[in-house]
Amino acid sequence: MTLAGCDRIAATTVGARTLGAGESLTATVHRWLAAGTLAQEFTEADLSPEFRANGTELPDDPAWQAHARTGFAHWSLQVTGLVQRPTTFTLAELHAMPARTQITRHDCVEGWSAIGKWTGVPLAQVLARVAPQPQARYAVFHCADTMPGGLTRERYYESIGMDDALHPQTLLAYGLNGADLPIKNGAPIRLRVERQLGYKQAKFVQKIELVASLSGIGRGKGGYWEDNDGYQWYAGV
Ligand SMILES: Nc1nc2c(c(=O)[nH]1)N[C@H]1C(S)=C(S)[C@@H](COP(=O)(O)O)O[C@H]1N2
Ligand SMILES: [Mo]
Repeated sequence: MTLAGCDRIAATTVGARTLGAGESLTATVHRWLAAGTLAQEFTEADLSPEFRANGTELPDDPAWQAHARTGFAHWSLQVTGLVQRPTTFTLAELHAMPARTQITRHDCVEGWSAIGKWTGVPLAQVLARVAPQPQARYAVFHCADTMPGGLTRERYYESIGMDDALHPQTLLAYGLNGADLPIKNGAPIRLRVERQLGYKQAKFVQKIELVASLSGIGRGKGGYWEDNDGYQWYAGV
């Protein structure tokens, strides 16, 4: 798929729901809160006994490992790109923001599913703090882990459209099943974007970048697996 193809998918999938020129972020948020469909939520009785891990379980990055040894006390998340106020958030600052907890099902393309209880800050809250510029169309998640099998040694990355970025169930999750997010599941924060498949759920997120186009990210298809293995960018469940 070419980059044009990728943009075409974004346009057909989200259509008129993308952030239009001159439309305020607040209006878009309200429209989505009203009109966006929610992923199914489950009850405590439905929880999987264990939420297994897949892909990287321990990033090889020495800086990330140093943060892990100190309980991520000095770690921070950078939010940058097409925003009016580029900001870094410590884990404590993310914990202090309004939180959401949701029990959802994770579906991996490799053929397994698990139901987990996620707690985190809605990405929309974080974006409201940095004030996206009107040209921003995608949120890109840059992760700490280097992938072994890629064409080049590169870190995991993923991206979603602004519709999913502002969706009320889209979280920067720091908790799983009532405890701190385990390292194998993406500590200290991982994305939950509940209407899409497992590979979109970026773990070990250390930077979020808002962009107008995916052409400058990796090889232009919006994610590590999209660029390396032809996975679809919009991975609706
Ligand atoms: N940074 C990073 N994020 C990642 C991956 C990875 O290898 N590295 N694997 C993806 C895949 S394919 C799946 S199914 C889920 C697995 O999440 P889990 O380890 O919490 O089960 O994370 C996704 N996010
Ligand atoms: Mo997956």
